[in-house]
Amino acid sequence: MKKLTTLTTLTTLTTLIALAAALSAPAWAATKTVTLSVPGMTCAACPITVKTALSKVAGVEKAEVSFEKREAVVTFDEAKTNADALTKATANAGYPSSVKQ
Ligand SMILES: [Cu+2]
Repeated sequence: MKKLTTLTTLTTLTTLIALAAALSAPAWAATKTVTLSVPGMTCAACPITVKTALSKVAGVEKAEVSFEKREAVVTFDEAKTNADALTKATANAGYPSSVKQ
């Protein structure tokens, strides 16, 4: 029974550490997620171009582009970039976009 208790304690501890890490994350990295409407995508290859353009913007952590929805969901560091820079980046790549409200 002692072994089981130790295991449970360890699991609880791991959960607590993970929780603490998750809670403290926004303090040093103010990440924001925006959805961009990219109506100019006409084929399945377009999202690759858009994703590449967005990923090149300094501060962008994640860019998921959906051809079906004609939109891009971008997660970025607010201290390094902003939504305006993102729409400019897609426009420069040939795909004007706008922030979805
Ligand atoms: Cu295309």
